[in-house]
Amino acid sequence: MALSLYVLHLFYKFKVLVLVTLCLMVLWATFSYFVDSRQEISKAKDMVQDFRMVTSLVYSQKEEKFESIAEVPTVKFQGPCPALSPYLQCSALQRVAILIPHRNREKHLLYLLEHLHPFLQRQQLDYGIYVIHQAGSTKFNRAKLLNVGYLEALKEASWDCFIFHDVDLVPENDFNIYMCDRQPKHLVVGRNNTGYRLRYSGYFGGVTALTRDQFSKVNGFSNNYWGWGGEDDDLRIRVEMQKMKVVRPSAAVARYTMIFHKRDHGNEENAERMKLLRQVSRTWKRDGLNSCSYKLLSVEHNPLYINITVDFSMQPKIS
Ligand code: UD2
Ligand code: MN
Repeated sequence: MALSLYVLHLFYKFKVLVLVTLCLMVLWATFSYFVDSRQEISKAKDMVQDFRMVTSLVYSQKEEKFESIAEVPTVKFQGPCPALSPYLQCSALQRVAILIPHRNREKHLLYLLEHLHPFLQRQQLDYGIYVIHQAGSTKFNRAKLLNVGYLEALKEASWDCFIFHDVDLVPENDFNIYMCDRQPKHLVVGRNNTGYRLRYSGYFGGVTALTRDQFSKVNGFSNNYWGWGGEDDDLRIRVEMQKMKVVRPSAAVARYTMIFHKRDHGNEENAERMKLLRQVSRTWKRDGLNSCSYKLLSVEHNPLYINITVDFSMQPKIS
């Protein structure tokens, strides 16, 4: 008898314990809901703030030229979206071609494409992605591939703006707008493996945006940088020689993750790059878009990108 009373008592205690635990869980859930939603509100405020900091171009029909959206009244958060998306009733401000130089980085390419498509669609761009693939095993030539991308893309459509994009750089912030500006734009201020700081003041590597005219004015990239390094500084020198000025979004916006990699076979450091960089003022007029010769092997229209394959193995090495 005493034993069954004792068991009953224990059972009662257990029920009380379960009840108290349940109450505590409800309290905890309510508390964390309020804390989370407060954090979300401040995140949304930061986003709106970021948006105001973005300076990009808007095409003015009246003036027939690009204007900075910094001159447009700042956008205010307007509450819930309308039932019918305004995206369905507008046309993109610029036609943007994204050019990605590539060889033997398939995993990086897939990863980038998976991020880039939704990112560019959120920015309401009319865009095309061109992957320019260097066939064979001759030294890699990033700059020449990008020249090819520009020339081939313009055969298909009248793109307003070109984004020259490394395959391994993934943008972290939606407010890093993939449109061109009145000046050549460098979109990478910082990345994860350099502590999100600008590497040096003239740095112009990774991802850059130039209008069709800006790029043709500098005669594109040099075709003579075989292997790693220098071609990005060469383009910056060309830009400065044309009295243009590199612009960048704010450090908070221009952030990238670079997928970890080692130096590729066939892209060894270019020992001649310093010599080439000293000659830019003498060579730029005859080395660039107007002298870019290549053997076009194929142009394939895939669902996610256009693949252009070129062969540079017949090219003479000029220095
Ligand atoms: C830096 C620059 C890059 C370029 C390079 C020097 C940054 C973030 N990037 O990149 O823009 O100036 O230095 O040339 O500062 N690639 C291939 N296959 C290869 C080799 C290269 O696809 O075998 C492509 C690919 O798109 C890659 C790009 O070329 O992202 C640059 O090469 P990298 O990533 O090896 O050089 P990295 O990171 O030092
Ligand atoms: Mn890289």
